[in-house]
Amino acid sequence: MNIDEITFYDQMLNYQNVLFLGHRNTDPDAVSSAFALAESFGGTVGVADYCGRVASMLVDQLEIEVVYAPDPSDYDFTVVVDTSTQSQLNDLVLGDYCVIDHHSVSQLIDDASFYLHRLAGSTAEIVVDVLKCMNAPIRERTALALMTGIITDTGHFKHATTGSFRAIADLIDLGGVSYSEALDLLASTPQDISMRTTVLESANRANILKLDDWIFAISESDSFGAAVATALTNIGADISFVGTARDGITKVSGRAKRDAIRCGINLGELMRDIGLEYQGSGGGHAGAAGMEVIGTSGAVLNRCVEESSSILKGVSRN
Ligand SMILES: [Mn+2]
Repeated sequence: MNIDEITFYDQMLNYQNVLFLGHRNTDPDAVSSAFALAESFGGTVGVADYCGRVASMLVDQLEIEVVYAPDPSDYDFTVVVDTSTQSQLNDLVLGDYCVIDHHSVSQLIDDASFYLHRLAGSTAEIVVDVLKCMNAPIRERTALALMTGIITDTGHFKHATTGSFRAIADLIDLGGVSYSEALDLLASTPQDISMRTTVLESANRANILKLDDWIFAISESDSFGAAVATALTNIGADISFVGTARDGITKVSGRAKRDAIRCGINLGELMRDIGLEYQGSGGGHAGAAGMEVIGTSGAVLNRCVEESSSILKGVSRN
């Protein structure tokens, strides 16, 4: 059952000892959403395994208490935030749970007791609406955390909607913080030299395919697949797919530019469908998505190219 913010608030009053859980390799959107909800409703912030680079910085700087790889059975109820597939939760077994998410394709909502799911630039924006409708006070560090979630998930407002800007304005008003404080917080993230090296090396060995006037870039990397895929579209590809294979499991990150999306590409749906074909799962947004499957990287990447080519073939971007 998809519910609205006020119904979510009502429902939450039925539960105590709640776990607010973000996806693996957690980002600022997930950890800040879990943190803000835990502050307002009372409960524990958990992440499926560990925090990513930017989220770690946030947790350190704002002194957010996090339980890593928690066991949901230790809690009466789990609120899964910013997460669309079970594979993003690794092997964690959910009991009674609900979902708050903004991804266009979400598989976890199928078995949820209830869910607050709508398209938005970030989960943090939906959380801001929840806090507003319950008239919860928004503390400075909560506001800062949510702002960094919105800034990073919208690619520094590149994919922002009016709702993203409205949520930032609300956080400035209600949280008593300035936008520059959030930017300062993000600027303190150290530049990871191994990530930059991996991105450059993977871009260097990328396979470039042209279909009519569409450019595909396909590559593999040992890590940082999402960063590599983003970099490939930033330097000119219309669509990028990057495979990371380890122990028989292949992860694929995909990115698509606006033109490709306008012409029918929806990577969230594509990753979901191909994920199922290869005994795994996938999902995400039209322009940014991922999957985790059984099989070799090459076969799965070929399948991604084949599927997106069949959509774009003969379609002019003009
Ligand atoms: Mn998000």
